[in-house]
Amino acid sequence: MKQKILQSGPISPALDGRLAETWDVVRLWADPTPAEALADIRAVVTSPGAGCDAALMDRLPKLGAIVNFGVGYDKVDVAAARARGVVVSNTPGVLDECVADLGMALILDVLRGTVAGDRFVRAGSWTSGPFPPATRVWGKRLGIVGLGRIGSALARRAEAFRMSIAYHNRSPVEGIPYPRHASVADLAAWADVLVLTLPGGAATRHIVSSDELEALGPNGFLVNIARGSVVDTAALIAALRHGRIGGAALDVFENEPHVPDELKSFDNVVLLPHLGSATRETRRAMEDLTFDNAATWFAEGRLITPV
Ligand code: 8YV
Repeated sequence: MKQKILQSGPISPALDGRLAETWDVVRLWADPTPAEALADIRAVVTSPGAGCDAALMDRLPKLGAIVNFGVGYDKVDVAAARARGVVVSNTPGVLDECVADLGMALILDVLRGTVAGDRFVRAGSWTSGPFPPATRVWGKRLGIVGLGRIGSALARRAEAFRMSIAYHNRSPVEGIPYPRHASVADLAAWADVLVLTLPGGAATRHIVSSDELEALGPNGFLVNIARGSVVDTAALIAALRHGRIGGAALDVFENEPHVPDELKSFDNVVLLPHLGSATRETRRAMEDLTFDNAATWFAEGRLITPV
């Protein structure tokens, strides 16, 4: 008899299909889930959009593992899982380079105005006069909040663009050439571009708010490829409205996929629908690692990439 798993949200047709071929899958968003349907569930497969909280764990008496499709697991209550002896995995390593590519694309775009320039051409405005000069990328100061795997991959790219680099992490990172600033506000005051590559969750909620945006200043740019929760959206909108920062490029949002209308009204803001890891190659690697974590847990009682 097939083992039973719970999927807390759809992931991709390919992975959803593989899961359904291999295990008896209960789909939280589509199937009836009375207590009997959940009684034998041994693993949850989830994603950053869906998550797994303590209330869901309470409904799963036989739960042993939570397998997350994504490196960020802020929607999984890891403390509640630990307290129940439930292990958790994520997908580290396989998406760093693609997320860093997207971060660099956003830096280039928000400083040079490529998407705004495209809008300008499509609107037919070019025939009435030139697009105004933007600001250069090379030589600018890049402040990285969260110098982990993704932040480091971004730093390597930014070096090639001849940017100077500094970072903020709670503790110093050993063996790297970049200076550390003691707080996000200190780093923002130094930086021309502040890029966020830190984990989401309660500990980092609104780590960028009015003070940090004020420190970044009217010629500074904010780039968020981390989680929407790390930026105080109301403070960001106020800073943009009053020209207290130069612009922003956002791949993630506090209440995604819902994006506040006022953000859409600024021409110096670039908005993307959470594309960081969204290449076919990387998504395939994430699907494989997610599947392999679940399979290894059922076969050997361990995860390949536990958090
Ligand atoms: C998502 C992400 O997994 O890895 C993460 O933490 O946020 C993304 O790669 C992806 O958007 C699918 O939910």
